[in-house]
Amino acid sequence: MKVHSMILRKLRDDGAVHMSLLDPVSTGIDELSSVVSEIVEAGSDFIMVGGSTLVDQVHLSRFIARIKELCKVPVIIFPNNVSALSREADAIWFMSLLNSTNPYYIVQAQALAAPYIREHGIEPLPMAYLVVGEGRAAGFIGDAKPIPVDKPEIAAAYAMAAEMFGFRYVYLEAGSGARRPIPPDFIRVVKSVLRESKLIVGGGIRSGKAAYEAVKAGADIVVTGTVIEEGGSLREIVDAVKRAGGERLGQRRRRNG
Ligand code: 1GP
Repeated sequence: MKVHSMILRKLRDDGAVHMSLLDPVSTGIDELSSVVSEIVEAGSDFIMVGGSTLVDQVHLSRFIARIKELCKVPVIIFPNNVSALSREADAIWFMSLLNSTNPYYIVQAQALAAPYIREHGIEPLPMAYLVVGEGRAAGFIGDAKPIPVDKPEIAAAYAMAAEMFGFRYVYLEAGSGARRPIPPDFIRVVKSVLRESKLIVGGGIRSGKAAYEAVKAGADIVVTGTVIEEGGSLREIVDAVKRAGGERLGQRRRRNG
């Protein structure tokens, strides 16, 4: 089954999805065995692989191949540039940094990568990427003009444009390791304008409470990365995502009678 269909099915069954982000620059291949078992035991649905400073394509491929040896969790590349391509992956976020000031990160890198993705049959998941607030390394590397955290209406306008362009996913990114995650009110405003596209939220989520609040505010997919590197409780976060997702399904069923 295609990864996009798997995500939709998970959303239908659980109400919300959790994805674990692994950065091949900060996680060693020798650490993968314990990290992947933590991800599997916690019940995380998908593994994203990427990082703002990744350049080594050979290392990336070995990293993904090792994950595939260790588990059956689908792997999605979270690319920072054209060097972050590997045929070992199940899918790739085919993402455009819509609030970049540099056309390279909006469409040029994607055009350069498209023939490789087509040739190797990697499933592209069309995603509009919006850097919010701190933005961290993603904002710096991507030449972003971060959207202020007190101006969700700007992000909502971008999200609407993204949906009109046909992007199936919109990602609100506070930046990996952000001191604070995207506020629930911000998520709520963006979610309210989306009709079909799924909302991804990540950056700075380190607790079950933050993950729960993100889903309750409207996040369909919650991404966490740093929490694994810092030794935090991934299980608590995945449980919170699923609890909030279950509550959301219950509300939907009650509304539909
Ligand atoms: C970064 O949104 C992801 O691109 C995850 O962020 O590392 O802060 O969990 P964290």
